[in-house]
Amino acid sequence: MPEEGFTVWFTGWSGAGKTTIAIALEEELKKRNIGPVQRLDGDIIRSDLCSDLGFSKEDRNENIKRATFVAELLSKNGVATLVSFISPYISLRERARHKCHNFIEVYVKCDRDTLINRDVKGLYKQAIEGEIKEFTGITDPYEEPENPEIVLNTAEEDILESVGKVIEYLEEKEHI
Ligand code: PPS
Ligand code: MG
Repeated sequence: MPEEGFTVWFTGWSGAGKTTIAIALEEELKKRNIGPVQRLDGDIIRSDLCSDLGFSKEDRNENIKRATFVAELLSKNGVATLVSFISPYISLRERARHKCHNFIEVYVKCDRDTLINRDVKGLYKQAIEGEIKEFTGITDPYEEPENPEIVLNTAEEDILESVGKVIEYLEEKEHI
C-alpha cells in the first residue's frame, strides 16, 4: 500500500504514447503490489462521464475539470492515479497540479512528422484532409509544459525506457 496517493498526469499530442505508457506503468505498479492503481484515460472517460463533450476549448476544459475532480478524490485517498489526457492548456494542467495529491506532470513528447507517419488511429490523415475539425497540433493548439517533472521522447525511446523513467522518479520521491 503506498503511504500516500499520487497523480501521474500524462499530457501530449494524440498518438504520442500517453495511453500506452500509462497502461504499461499500471501493469508495473500492480506487479509491485503498491496498493490500488487507477487509470483515467481521455478516450475512456469521453465514452462515459464526458460523453456530452466535444473538442472546443470550452469542452476540453470541462473534460479536464471533470478528470481533475476524479483524480483529486482518488489521489487524496491513497490511490496511485494515472491520468492520460491531451490536456492542451497550461492553465487547466496547473489547476490540476494544485488540486491533485503529489502531482507529477509527464510530457509525452513526439515530433509532428513522426506522429503523422505513425497515425495509428488514422486521425491525422482525417485532420489534414479537413474531415476532423479542431484537431490538436493540426488545427487546434497544444501548449507545451513549461516545467514538467518528466519528459518522455517517444520518437527516440521505447515503452520500457519511458516507464523506467517514471518508475525511477516515483522511487526517488519515495512515492513507491
Ligand atoms: S482533451 O484535449 O484533453 O480534452 O482530449 P482527450 O480527452 O485526451 O481526448 C483525446 C482523444 O480523442 C480523440 N480525438 C481527438 N483528439 C484531439 N483532437 C480532436 N479533434 C480529436 N477528436 C478525437 C483521440 O482518440 C484522442 O486520443 P489520444 O489518446 O490522445 O490519441
Ligand atoms: Mg490515448
